[in-house]
Amino acid sequence: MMLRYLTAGESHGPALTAIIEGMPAGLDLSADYINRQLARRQQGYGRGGRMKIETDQAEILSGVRGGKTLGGPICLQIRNKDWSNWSAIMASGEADLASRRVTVPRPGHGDLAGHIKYGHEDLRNILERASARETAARVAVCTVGRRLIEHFGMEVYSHVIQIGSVKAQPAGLPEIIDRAAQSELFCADPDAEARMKQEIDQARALGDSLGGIFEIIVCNVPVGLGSHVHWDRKLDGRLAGALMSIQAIKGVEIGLGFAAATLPGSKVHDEIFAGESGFKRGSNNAGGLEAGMTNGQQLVLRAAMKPIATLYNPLRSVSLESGEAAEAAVERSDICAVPAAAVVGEAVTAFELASAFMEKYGGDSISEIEKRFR
Ligand code: EPS
Repeated sequence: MMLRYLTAGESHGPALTAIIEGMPAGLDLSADYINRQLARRQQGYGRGGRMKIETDQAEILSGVRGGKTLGGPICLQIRNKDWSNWSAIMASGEADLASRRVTVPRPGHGDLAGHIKYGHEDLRNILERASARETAARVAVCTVGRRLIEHFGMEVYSHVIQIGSVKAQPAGLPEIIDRAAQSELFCADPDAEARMKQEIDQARALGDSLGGIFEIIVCNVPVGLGSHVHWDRKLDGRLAGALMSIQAIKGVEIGLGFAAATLPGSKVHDEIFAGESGFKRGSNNAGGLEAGMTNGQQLVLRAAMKPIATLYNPLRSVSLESGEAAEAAVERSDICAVPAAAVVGEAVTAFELASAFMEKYGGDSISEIEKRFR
């Protein structure tokens, strides 16, 4: 049983849409459940003007009746409120192509490679789709997969552990659940959070931007999702790919991650003990994944986000029109969007788990899957 999705939509088009196919019938699903995640994605200290315009709401256009999935494709739509300011410029028919042209590529954005690859002279034709606005559609559609894994007891959490040069102290899961959710930066360490805010304020004052690192934790993961037998069935590879596909993500770690390369094996591998009900581990350096399979421990993933590519104090670039040196284009943007990226990270992680869950336990209806799962 295969679970798959597509998203469509431009940042300043009429709407973002997404379709997810392969969901079983009989799962509880409401727009409110999806909208809670969309609201979380809009938060975070350091966001720009767009989030003041939008109140992202998913409409369920198909595949759900009376609050339960039907088994058919589920189509979601999020209208862009900002469309009313862009309808002439972004029209699919006769459009105002002269206004709001972008002709000086921003280093770090898709502008230059997209121009060369697709031949667009107006970089808007690249940035409209490269924009992290697309992550609203991704959160909505992946949250449908999240509903499935939550139905089977899994819980997905995230917290921000670094912004710019400021690192948070390590925190336990209860603190992450309690404190990160209250924090404007989804950070469980209040001291670090205060310094992170200062660093964001400084970046804003300098016309600069900031990246950071978020961590995803998934509890109650069944043993044996994914497989060791073939590269594209290894769940660690699929999760890393999913996280890496989020706009601006440049690095992914699982468990100890890069630190494992610096330690001897005796300090890295999680010893196995006989417990009262099955096997026990003394540690979780593997982050819940061994040989591409879940091992029943918590899943622990981290992703590093680069600073946003649009700088209000622009970097040096070259004008596509004149071929001369010019300052990079400035589009409205965020200063820092790491907390939002953490919510997107939760969503794509949940989707990959849902997909692997369906491969192992999948059926056409929830009752059929429940029997197999038991
Ligand atoms: C975003 C919407 C975008 C940006 C941001 C994230 O909207 P606009 O371009 O109209 O301001 O605020 O995207 C980027 C930083 C980027 O580089 O594309 C959103 O919905 O999260």
